[in-house]
Amino acid sequence: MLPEQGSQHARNVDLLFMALFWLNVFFFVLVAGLAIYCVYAFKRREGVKTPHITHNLALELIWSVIPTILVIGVFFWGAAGYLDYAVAPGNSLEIAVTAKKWNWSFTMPDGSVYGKDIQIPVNTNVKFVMTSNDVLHDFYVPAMRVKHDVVPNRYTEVWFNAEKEGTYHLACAEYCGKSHSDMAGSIKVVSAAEYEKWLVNGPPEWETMKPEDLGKIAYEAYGCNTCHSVDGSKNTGPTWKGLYGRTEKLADGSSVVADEAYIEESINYPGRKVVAGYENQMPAFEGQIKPKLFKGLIAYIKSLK
Ligand code: HEC
Ligand SMILES: [Cu+2]
Repeated sequence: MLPEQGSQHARNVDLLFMALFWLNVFFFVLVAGLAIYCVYAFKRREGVKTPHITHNLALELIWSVIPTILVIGVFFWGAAGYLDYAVAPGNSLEIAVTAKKWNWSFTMPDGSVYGKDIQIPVNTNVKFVMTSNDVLHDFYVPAMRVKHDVVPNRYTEVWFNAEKEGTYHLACAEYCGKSHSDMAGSIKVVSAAEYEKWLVNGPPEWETMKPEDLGKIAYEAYGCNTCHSVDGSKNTGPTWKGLYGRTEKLADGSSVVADEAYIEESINYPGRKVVAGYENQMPAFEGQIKPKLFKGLIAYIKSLK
C-alpha cells in the first residue's frame, strides 16, 4: 500500500504509521463492537426494568490509563523519529538546493551545479540545504519519506540515507503556480565509485561548453574570485588580466614566464613560487579541482588579455 522504501526514514516512518494504523483498527473494532453489543444486550424489553448504573471505577480506570500509556508511548516514538529526521548527522554530504518557478537547481559539494536530475552515493548521509528564489516550494521524495518546505529568504534542511540503488522521483509538493507539475526531477542513487565518476564528468551541458566558460564557472565555484580580479585591479592575489605570458617577478628575486606549466603549478602548489609583493596566502588546490574545470581555468586565464 505504501511507496517503495528507499531510506532509513522510510523504514521508521512506515513502522510507526503501520503501528498507528493497526492500533486504530484494534480500537475501532473494540469500541464499535462493544457499542453494537450493548445496543442489543441492553435494549428495552417487555417487563424488564433497566438497572440504573452511575459508574464503574475499575472500568473507568482501565479505559483512561491504558490509552494514556499508549498515547505517551506513541508520542516518544514519534518524537524520536522526528529528531532523527530533523537533525542531519555531522558527517553528511551537503548539497545546496535552490527552488524557483519551476525548476530545481542543485549545487554539489565541489561547486558544480546541476538541474533537476542528480546522483547521490548509496549508504551515505546526504543533507539538502534548501532555499527558494521566489515562492514557497516543497522538496518531496516519496521513496525516502522526506517532504520539507523550501522557503524564500530562509534555509531549511532535510537529510536521508539512501539504502538501495535506483532512481527515485522528486516532486514539488507545494502548489507554486502555473507549471507546478513541471517541478519533477529524479534522484539517482548509485555506488560511491559511480558517483565520483559522475561528478568528474560534470553536468551534461558541460559537454558542449567552451573551456573558458567552464573556467569562469570554476573561478566562482572554487572561490578564486575572492582573491583574484579579472579586470586588472589588485586584490589579495594578483589579477588574472594579462597574466598569461607575462614575466612574473618572484619573492625570491628570480623571475618566471607565466606559461601553462607555471599557472598549473601556482594552482596546485601556490607556495612554491610566490609572486613578489604578495604573501603566500593562497590555499593549495592540488587534487581538488575537476580535470575539466582545471583545463577550463587555464583557458579562462589565457583568454583574459
Ligand atoms: C585566499 C586568497 C586566494 C584564493 C582563494 C586563490 N588565490 Fe591564487 N593567489 C593568491 C595569492 C596571494 C597569490 C600570490 C602569491 C603566490 O604566488 O602564491 C596567488 C597566486 C596565484 C597565481 C599566480 C599568479 C601570478 O600572477 O603569477 C595563480 C595562477 C592563481 N593564484 C590561481 C588561483 C586559482 C585558479 C584559484 C581558485 C581555484 C585561486 N588562485 C584562489 C591568493 C588566492
Ligand atoms: Cu514548486
